Amino acid sequence: MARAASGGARDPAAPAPPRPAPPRPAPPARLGARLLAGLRAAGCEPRAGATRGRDGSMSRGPAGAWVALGPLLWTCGLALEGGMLYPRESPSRERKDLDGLWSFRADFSDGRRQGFEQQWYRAPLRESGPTLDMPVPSSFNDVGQDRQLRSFVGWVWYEREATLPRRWSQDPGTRVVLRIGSAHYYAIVWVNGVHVAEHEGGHLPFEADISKLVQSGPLSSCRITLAINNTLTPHTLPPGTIVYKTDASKYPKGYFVQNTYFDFFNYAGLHRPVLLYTTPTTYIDDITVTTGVDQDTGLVDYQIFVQGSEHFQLEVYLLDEEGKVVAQGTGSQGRLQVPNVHLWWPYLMHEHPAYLYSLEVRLTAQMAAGPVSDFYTLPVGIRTVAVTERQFLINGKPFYFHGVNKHEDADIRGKGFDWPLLVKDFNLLRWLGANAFRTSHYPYAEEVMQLCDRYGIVVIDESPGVGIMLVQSYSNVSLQHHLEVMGELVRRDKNHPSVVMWSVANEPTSFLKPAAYYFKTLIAHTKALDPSRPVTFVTNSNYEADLGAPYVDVICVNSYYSWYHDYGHMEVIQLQLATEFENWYRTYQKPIIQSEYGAETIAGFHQDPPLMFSEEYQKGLLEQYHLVLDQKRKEYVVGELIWNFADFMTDQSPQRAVGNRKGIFTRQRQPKAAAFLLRERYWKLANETGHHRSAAKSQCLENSPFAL
Ligand code: GCB
Repeated sequence: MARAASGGARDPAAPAPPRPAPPRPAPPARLGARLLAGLRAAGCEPRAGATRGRDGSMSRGPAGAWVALGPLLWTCGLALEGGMLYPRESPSRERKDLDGLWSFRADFSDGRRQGFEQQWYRAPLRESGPTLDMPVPSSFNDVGQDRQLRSFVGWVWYEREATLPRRWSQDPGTRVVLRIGSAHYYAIVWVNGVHVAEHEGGHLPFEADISKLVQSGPLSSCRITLAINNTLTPHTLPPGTIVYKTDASKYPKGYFVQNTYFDFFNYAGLHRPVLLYTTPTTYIDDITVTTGVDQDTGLVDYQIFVQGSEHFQLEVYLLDEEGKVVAQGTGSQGRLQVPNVHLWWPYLMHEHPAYLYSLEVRLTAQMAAGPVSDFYTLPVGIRTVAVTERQFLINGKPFYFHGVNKHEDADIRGKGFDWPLLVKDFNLLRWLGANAFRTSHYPYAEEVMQLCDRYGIVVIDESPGVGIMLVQSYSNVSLQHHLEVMGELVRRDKNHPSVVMWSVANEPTSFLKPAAYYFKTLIAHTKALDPSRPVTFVTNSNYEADLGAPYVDVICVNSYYSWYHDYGHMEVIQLQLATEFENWYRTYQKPIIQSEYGAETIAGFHQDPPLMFSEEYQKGLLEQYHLVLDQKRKEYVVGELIWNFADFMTDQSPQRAVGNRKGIFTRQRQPKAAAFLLRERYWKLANETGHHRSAAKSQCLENSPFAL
């Protein structure tokens, strides 16, 4: 949720947190009420199984209602202002990355308010006290040696000076934008001491147009200050609670802890790139592309939003991978037809997967000062997605998800974006023969999504709706925020061909009464935002009790047989898993994905016969799951995603030995025995389920024994 800046100095009282919760600007309650009333009035009451026609098409029956709901949500004010195109350089756009060392200070004062009381944003941070060097992007928690900073809850302050090219600060025809890839969790931004933006939510980008500020004086540099608060409340996503411990015999005065209801460490800070970029003052603000196929012809429907002028011309060109123009059009919206189309196929499903065209958009406008041009190039993959009663179809062919769940997590940098780590992870995915992952349990960096497009790794794109457990987290305030987060997520990721399904949440208490309305509304909203993709949430509730399942397109179930239940008893897995699948399928007749399963394993622990935590136990457990998956994938199971790709950090607890160890790779990305087992399985699955028999073979690593 981004709030536009007023441009003037900010009321210093406003952001001060109740100790130590983040500032919660008064929730726009009327807006929420209007939205919810509007949804009710729309009578958009999806029924069980009704989102899919018998013929498998996604757009029948109530789906029409989802589309009709779009304008309703728009008029309710829930649609987001402006686009969030990834900043790319072009003949009309420049970019300046601000990664590197920033000045940093955590506000350890009792109420965490000192920074606001003393207005640390007014002058360079070093003038108000000592600062630390802090790398960006990175979580701040693990880079130092300070135990208190590692577990700090409250406001931290980041600052850095940026020197601007002269033209940026002197040319009134240039628009200068500050973009923050992700600041976890609540962020307030000042430039040269002037408040320019606020944003709630730690996993999605936000921006501020700072042209006026940088062009208003003789300065060729600007000072960027951020205050970031990692406090989670029942209404944040993910939710959490602050609990004050008041027993004076046990705790010092003012003692509190942050409780969370999810299983990963609440890393915080500037997790993704921060940058400045320019556009002309009349500019391409957003592009939406949806694709289809008619026999050999690819269809690309585009819609372009322009800001800054109402008088402009738009030309669009679609270029193939050789740079040849294969279709062109004019105007803000239209359809391009691509004869002999190269479809975007997932990795291992085709001999030439992940084919990307380039959509070049050229804007020209006649302004008082003369003609203005803006250029933006968007990668476009042409593919279709559909769901039937038993299948998940990509380009009309059954697709079987064989992949992983991930986390953004690594030593030292925590959740900080890191290119070497990212490339290593993609190399491991390809080594493994994985064709998919879920962004458990929050949106990942945009650069991750771009690599998925390029490598053909299919994505279930998940919101930060993890740990929705408490009844308060189903309130209208929470729902309203969740709707806005889905808006931000769809706005950011809608054009990625790799994204084939939205997941609005992970393992909520979907058996609680308010969950029915909550998920009905949330899924309706997501479908209204994007009618082209199926929507799900991931459940671990009982099939009879789950009140959200009627509204999803695909049932995604997590289970931990012989780990959290009947632990040590692998012999019960087959019976329990098969029964669970049958129950879900009988109830909903929707395809099922085994969205999590796994076992905690300390690399290097060996026990035969297998005991829990040993590498042998992890392998044995997976093998039992695979026996059932192999039966049911012939019927209605359309995927399996292991929990987890790699070990990752969690809160400290007696159940976690320095983090969650269910990775098939260690946190340092070294394989456990299960990685080799899965590799064998995934390549075999690729050979069986890829639709071009040469696909897996040609993609296979030279010495792999699994090629045909
Ligand atoms: C789950 C959660 C995941 C946990 C995992 C576990 O069901 O979705 O976030 O990390 O179980 O290992 O307990």
